Amino acid sequence: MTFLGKIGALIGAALLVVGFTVATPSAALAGRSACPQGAVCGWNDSNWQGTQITFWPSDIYQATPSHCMNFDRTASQDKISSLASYNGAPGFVIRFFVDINCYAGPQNTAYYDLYGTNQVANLAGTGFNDTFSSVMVPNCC
Ligand SMILES: [Ca+2]
Repeated sequence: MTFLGKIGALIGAALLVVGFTVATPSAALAGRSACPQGAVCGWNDSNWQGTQITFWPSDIYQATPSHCMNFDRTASQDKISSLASYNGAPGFVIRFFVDINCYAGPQNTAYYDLYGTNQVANLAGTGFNDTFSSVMVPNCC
């Protein structure tokens, strides 16, 4: 092989390596797409990034008489900064509480409602960023 032929072979090999690397997409879903149909999801960072918690409203509704689930034993306790809910019905509500056991505080105002199919990219403007400790599904499915 000539000198130029060797260089051409090296460049060709390099292009193959680059092409292979670029052509390998990640199969993992990210952001809002990582929240399944029918589920409600929270992320510890804004824009649906960071640690994700996923739950199904019917599970919470049926799990306890109060239809409440605490985050205190999860990595999401007091850290959720973005939300997504894929439940379709406009009147469906999922209620997030600042305290555990779905306690809304002495003024009954320490909660945040997410209605129907809805997404919140950043809770920073709501006064509820990094505060959620429990979630309730008052009416369900
Ligand atoms: Ca956060």
